Amino acid sequence: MKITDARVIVCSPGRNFVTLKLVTEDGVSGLGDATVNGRELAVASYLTDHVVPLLIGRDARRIEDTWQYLYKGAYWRRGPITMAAIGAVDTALWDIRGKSLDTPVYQLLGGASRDAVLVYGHANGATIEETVAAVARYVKLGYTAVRAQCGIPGLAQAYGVGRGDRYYEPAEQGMPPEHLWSSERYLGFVPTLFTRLRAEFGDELHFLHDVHHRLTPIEAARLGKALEPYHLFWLEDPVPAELQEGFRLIRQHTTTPLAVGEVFNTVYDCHRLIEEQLIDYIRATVVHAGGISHLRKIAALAELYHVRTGCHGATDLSPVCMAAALHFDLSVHNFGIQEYMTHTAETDRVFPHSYRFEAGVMHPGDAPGLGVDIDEALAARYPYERAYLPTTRKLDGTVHSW
Ligand code: CS2
Ligand code: MG
Repeated sequence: MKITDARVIVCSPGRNFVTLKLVTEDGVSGLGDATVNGRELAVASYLTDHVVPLLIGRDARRIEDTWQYLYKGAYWRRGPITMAAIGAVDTALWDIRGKSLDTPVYQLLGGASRDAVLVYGHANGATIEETVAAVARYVKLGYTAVRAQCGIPGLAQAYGVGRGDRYYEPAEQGMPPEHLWSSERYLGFVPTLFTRLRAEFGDELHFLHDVHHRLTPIEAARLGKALEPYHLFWLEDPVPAELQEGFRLIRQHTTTPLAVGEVFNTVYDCHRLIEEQLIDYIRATVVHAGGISHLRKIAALAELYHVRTGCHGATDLSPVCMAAALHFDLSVHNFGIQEYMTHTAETDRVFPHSYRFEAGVMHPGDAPGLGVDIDEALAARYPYERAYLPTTRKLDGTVHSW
């Protein structure tokens, strides 16, 4: 089953996506998401200029061998661009394999370990009361897990809060906007948000919160401790995750569950966090962590140490990634939860898919392969437009993690 064609499709139906399409001599095609938000063309070039020539003529059934060939054969290993490119190839090959065997990918991963996949949605508001109203909307939609983000009094912007009626979307066209940040104001405010949310919604609803890499370990320990009365499902990205041992300090002070990993791209970024049980959920996902094949290896290590999966699922991960993640989620034993930010209507039109949401859970569907496609003609009507993630500075002007 030789690969005879490989195309990199860059489009922007509401936001930029990079999609790899592989086609075999039998006419079977497969898709992989290769989107790295704010650096999309770097991955498109890595694929087009360096990887695609290596794929033509390869046997599409040799998924593991192709992964190792692209990883070890590049000499320069790891990193978000390389691993998103390898991830896209890997995902497309699983898609092809499923289609060629007329079976959904989750059946190739060991079958379903659960009936459906628990997901969480993103509620946010400029004020506590707006956030309460947003959470109520998600509860009405049937969500049993909701991430809550809120504006911080005295700060013009806060992570995860949309502007006006605009759905929260991380990338912006033009030059990177600069947001001001104050950890002190944030730390003093967030516990009041969850006091109000628990008072409004009681104890059963799962609440999640994303710190988005902005605290020091001792600040994160303080926040985790302050949030213990509200028993969050998880506190995400409490600190920049390059310093894995930094989590030891947080762990010493709080029982609030910790989640990290959406920026990780191989098991090497997180094996210490997992082996020392410094986290409770690993957020790595298909598009950024080397595809389904490598994500399974990360999950297998995590299973040994009581760490569960919590795949990233923001709008800058395309429906191709969401479909692949749901096949992985349905099958993996130590599943925790799946993030689900709904895409724009135009994105869903460009990427028709079989996955469905209902009553707080999702299922990838039983279409052969991943159950997602790309309408290339429609995609061409949404040309790429450079966009950047915001940057952040402290009140004194010092650059900070966004
Ligand atoms: C966020 C992401 O969904 C999340 O947990 O951390 O929205 C993140 O900001 C974007 O994926 C960055 O591109
Ligand atoms: Mg996050």
